[in-house]
Amino acid sequence: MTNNKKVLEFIEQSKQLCQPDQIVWIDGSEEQLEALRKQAVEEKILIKLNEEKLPGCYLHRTTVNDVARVEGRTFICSKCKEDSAPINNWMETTEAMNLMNGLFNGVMKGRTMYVIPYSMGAVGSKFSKIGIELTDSIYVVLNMAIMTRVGKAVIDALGDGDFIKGLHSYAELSEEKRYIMHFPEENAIMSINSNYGGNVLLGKKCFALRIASFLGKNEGWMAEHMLILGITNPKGEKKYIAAAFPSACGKTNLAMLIPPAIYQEKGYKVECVGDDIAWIRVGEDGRLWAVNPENGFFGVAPGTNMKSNPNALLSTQKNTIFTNVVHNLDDNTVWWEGLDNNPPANAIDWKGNKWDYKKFDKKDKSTCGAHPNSRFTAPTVNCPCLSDQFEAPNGVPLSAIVFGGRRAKTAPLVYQSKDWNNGVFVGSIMASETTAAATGAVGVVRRDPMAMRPFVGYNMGDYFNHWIEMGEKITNKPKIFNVNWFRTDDNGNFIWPGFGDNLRVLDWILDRCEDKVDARETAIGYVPYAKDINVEGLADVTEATIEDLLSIDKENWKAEAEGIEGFYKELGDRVPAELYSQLEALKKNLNK
Ligand code: TSX
Ligand code: MN
Repeated sequence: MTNNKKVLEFIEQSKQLCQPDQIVWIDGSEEQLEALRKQAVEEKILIKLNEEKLPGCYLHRTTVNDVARVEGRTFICSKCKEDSAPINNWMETTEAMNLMNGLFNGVMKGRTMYVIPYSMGAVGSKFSKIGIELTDSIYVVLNMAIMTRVGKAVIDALGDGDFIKGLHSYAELSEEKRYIMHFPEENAIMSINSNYGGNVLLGKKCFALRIASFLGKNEGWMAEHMLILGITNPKGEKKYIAAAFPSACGKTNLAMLIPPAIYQEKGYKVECVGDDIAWIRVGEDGRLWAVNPENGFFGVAPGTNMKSNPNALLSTQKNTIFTNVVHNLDDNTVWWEGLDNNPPANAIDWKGNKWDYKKFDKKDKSTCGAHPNSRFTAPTVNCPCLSDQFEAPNGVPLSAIVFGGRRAKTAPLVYQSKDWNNGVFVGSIMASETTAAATGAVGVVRRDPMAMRPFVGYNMGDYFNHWIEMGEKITNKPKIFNVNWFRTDDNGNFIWPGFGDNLRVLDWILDRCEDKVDARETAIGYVPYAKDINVEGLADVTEATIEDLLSIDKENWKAEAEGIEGFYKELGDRVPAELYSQLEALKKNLNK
């Protein structure tokens, strides 16, 4: 396949360490992938679904102890502790290497080691980066073949260049010996004892966020946990927005938004460039340009339906791998909570047991048929609203960066930061209140700066500093905003309709970017005048409702400022002085 000495050496060393029976190169051909699918079905790794209803689709069930990313067992290893800690788990590089070499020793005996050359970003684009993942999991191979570009074309594009090393084995799937280890200083990732997507599809969170964020800091670009969408207005002008949200805020739904009827009638169009990761660079024109380095969607299944996100659901109707959803035995299809109101009567749950939907109790997650973190792995090409700029080698130019979170009271529906550094502050104070769906406690604030808390491959203070330094290089800066779709009234009901109607907020954001609309300056930033949020066609939303959604409770925000200060202190002494100045300015504004 290649004469690249570094590649051959990596494979040889890993072969000595893991001792697989054989080594198979993934060439990316449909014939090879089809043969692997057949083998996976024979080995009961995959179940082939109804070829008429879901052509090319498969179902996989993970082990019950292996259903999500494991932040407690995910490490950023470096020589110096402060280069990773305190938000990340840290282990010294040599110690971690020794630990992992011990765990990988002989682990692939009796198994095949697959060599997956993959490209994050379109093959051959100067902004793309290449990785090689060695794995003993066919499930990983088939998922990587959807989520990234794999095979011979990638090896050819690599030539004798450098790549990110990735070594994975599902080993014994032991929870106690599960480790997801990142070595940003060595361009390497090692993952063992898991076979769950986020831990093992090494191109995604491990490379495209954790390792790439470190590369970006050193090379002057950014790897961010952001969706990218394009909005075309009735004049045919296209603008792009990148947006970061913590989990459970509906990021994939926003990325594939369907405009409300009145916007469609006017000629608005929304297109998806990406739903999870953005690699962002300063272009020759001084603007920020973003690419989605992925080639698929690894989306949460529960809650995805023809109302919440038709484009995502339609993306899963062919060539998709479903993980941990319900198997409908009557027609050999899949189901999950929140797909429709017709749970299958003759079904198997995500654990592989007979499932009785009549015993389903909303409050008891153990009665769910699909795991709450069950997933679909679907090719981006399936997406009906995929942007024609998806593969553009230079990406798309950003007009706005949007941060968001799930807040019942503090954050208004939308506000604009005063300038770039204030925008960095707004990103750094991002937070979400937990829902029942999360770990148990409801309404607990979790700080999640730029939605990158689990994904920054280095020190969080240094990461903030990188954002500030990037601002100095961007001569034509995007404007930075914060949104909150989740304000509730005194009865705990959501006030804003959300979903497609969020376009009304994005519309204001783009108008701000072009100085087409005025705004009210407040203690936290620029807030819309209620009349400027278009509520045409919304039955239950009046200008008074918008006033309410845009109100800022100073006492609430004073408490928020205390929380932010506490969080900054936790991050250690590398938090930029500029952000402390921003915090002081906020406090002063709140006391005016
Ligand atoms: O994804 C969501 N978005 C973004 C959509 C583009 N969700 C789902 C969150 C869980 C992943 C939302 N939920 C959004 C939202 O904007 N807003 C809400 C809250 C909400 C829920 C239901 C209704 C209104 C708001 N209305 C009815 O059920 C009729
Ligand atoms: Mn994500």
